[in-house]
Amino acid sequence: VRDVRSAPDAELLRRHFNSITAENVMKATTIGVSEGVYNYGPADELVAFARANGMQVRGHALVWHQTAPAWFFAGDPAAADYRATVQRRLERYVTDVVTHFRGQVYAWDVVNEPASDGSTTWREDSPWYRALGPDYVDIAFRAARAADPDTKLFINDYNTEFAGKRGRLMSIVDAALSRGVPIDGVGHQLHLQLTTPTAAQVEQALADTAARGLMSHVTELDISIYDDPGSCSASRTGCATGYPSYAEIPASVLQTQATRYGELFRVFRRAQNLTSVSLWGLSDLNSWLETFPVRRVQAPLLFDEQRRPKPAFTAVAQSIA
Ligand code: 9MR
Repeated sequence: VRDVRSAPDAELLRRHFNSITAENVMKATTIGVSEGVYNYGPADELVAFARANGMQVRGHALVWHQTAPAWFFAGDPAAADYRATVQRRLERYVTDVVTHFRGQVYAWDVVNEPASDGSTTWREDSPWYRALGPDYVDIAFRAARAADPDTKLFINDYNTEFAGKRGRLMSIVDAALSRGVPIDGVGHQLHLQLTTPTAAQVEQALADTAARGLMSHVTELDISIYDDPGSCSASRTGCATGYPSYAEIPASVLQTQATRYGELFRVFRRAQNLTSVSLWGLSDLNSWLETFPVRRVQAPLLFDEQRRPKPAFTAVAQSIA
């Protein structure tokens, strides 16, 4: 969620959800002001809301290339102690943040999006990878485990439902596990398009995770009302044309979306080791997809722009009844 201070959003949360995730305020761009200086205010507010309403909190995300403040990497990369300095800052950050929320966060996305979309295994343009190489994952997970032995530690990525991306992520996971790195589970973001990928592909991703003895969490589920070619997210070209207004989204599109939500939740119900499902947003009033990859009308969630249940909500409710 973006903001628990909105009364109608709070009402919707209380009524339908038992776990909440901060869309942004637990990221290092909010919390990590500078070395040893933290802004916990907004996250503490969210945790207090959850506690007051008997809900649990899922932590997102300690280490992510898109939310990595420059102070972590300050200094001369050629200096003899540069690597040790960045490692120390990372360890301190993870230790302090996980300690702050100890006992209040049941799972953390410790590392977000480490795998490449291309031919390499790792996302090599991440500042974390550039400074520390693959070791950054080990360092972050070990620090998190030491700070809170009870919270579950996740590696989270998108497109895990596609065999190629999943293969790259799992090779990172398998290698880390063989070194004894304390990874408890894989987070599957599941930002889906209107008709792809299929529920069967999602089921395979969950099965591959369970086969490793790992837990799965669905961490950021939403279903776009468009089908775009790969060029749309890669270079903002070829994106489907947006509908002129929310009211003009065809009913058939919302029905297709509903059917897919229903199929997915049936998969979730029967999956092994899947213990948490989060949607990436609350209602169609606020979604990151309104501006990504391009600005256009979107309706990716279970509640509409007036927070009323959509056909997708009914489909989910029926499939988990
Ligand atoms: O939805 C989030 C958006 O409001 C933020 O501006 C953005 C950058 O922090 O992150 C978005 O959430 C991302 C999530 O943290 C990780 N997976 C992809 C999500 C969509 O970009």
